[in-house]
Amino acid sequence: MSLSRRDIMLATGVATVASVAGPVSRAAAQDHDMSTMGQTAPPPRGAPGRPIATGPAPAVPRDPRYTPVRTLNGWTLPWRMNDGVKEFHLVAEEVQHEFGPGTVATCWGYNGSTPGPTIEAVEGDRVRIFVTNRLGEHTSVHWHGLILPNGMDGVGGLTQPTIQPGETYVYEFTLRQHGTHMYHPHADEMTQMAYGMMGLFIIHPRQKESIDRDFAFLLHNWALHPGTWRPDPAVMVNFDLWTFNSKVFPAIEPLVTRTGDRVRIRVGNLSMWNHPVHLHGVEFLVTGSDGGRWPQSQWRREVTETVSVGQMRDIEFDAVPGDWALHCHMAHHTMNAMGHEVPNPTGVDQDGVGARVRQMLPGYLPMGRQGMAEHQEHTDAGHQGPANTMAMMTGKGPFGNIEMGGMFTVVKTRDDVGPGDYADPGWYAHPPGTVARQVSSDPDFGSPPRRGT
Ligand SMILES: [Cu+2]
Repeated sequence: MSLSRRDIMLATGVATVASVAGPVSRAAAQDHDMSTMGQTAPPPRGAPGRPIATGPAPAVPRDPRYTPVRTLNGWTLPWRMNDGVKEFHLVAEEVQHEFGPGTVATCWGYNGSTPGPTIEAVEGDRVRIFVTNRLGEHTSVHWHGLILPNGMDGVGGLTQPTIQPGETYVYEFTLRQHGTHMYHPHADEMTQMAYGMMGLFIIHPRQKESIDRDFAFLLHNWALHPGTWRPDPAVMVNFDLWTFNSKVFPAIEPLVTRTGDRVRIRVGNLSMWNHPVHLHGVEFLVTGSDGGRWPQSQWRREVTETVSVGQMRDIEFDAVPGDWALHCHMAHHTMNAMGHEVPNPTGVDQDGVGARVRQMLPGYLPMGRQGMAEHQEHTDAGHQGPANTMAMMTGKGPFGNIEMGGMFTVVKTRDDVGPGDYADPGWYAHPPGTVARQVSSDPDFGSPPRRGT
């Protein structure tokens, strides 16, 4: 794939084009797609797959033995009891998915969403899980981390025949552990996971835990190239979107908590990178994983916990009031679509170049001389890159642009949140005198010690 330098600059926001020139840039983006990738047709009309889900998720029976998990931007799969067995039904299928405002792609998932719905049960439960394949190719489901009979492990070709298009298979086993687990295909795995097939499988311990709020999400990456509508499964390193539960900030919902709540956040990683997940405002305890809730002697006090590929980690803390950032600490993972081969514009006087380019491309604006923060201002001014492309940095706070995208959200803790209330309370009202403030606009202010002459 070869992108023109202008495509790269547009895609990355090193340059933007005023909206008046939008049709030009969009046509250019499509030209390059048609010649190189064949995935240009914008799918909104007649698109394949389940449409983007709207409205409330189906109701889930209440089980008094545990506090239900809150799957960020997701939902929990309802079940029915059949002669003492908890029955679930997953459907593997193509879905239309919105990563963030205006950026939609044809993905694969389960039951109309990526990630698929969370499966929740209790240690000792016997579960029966039907899997219907509505994809165009075969699949299987692997229950990642679960202790089960070998023939239920879901590895296509190794422990079972693959599930052909249109077929339904059934898996049945007794849950012999508790902890934070996942499910994903083990057939054409690279492609099916790159398209979004994954889900959480939470097993609660028999003894009820004193956890007030129990959040869960999966880390993932997507090669949704600028100007395209389907992730590219061939990419191994340079991804365009980094997500919590298939969403980018600011589309990731906040983790709403009440002051003093015991909060657990369960994080699983089905991406192609390890992610150091960092939470502001507290020293959290790392308390568990796929291996269940660890004995207290194994708990560790941290502010960043790396969740490696294929791992799960549970962290716990007592919530303190404020708006606290929760994000991956790999700086590129809190950005959206970027070109990775772009020349570094910092410190480069592009004024003369800009005037010349404008003769061919009205509205062209070079940027990045003083750093990349102006990218979000250009986006706000209506300048745009290729169609269906998340701006590199997005999200606004009460004090201005947050200049983040991707794997970033906010733990919002307030004194007056009701039990079970997850509604966004808005921005934190800081007590008077507790916000950093300006004291001078003179660069020569004060006499700070500095190195050098
Ligand atoms: Cu990361």
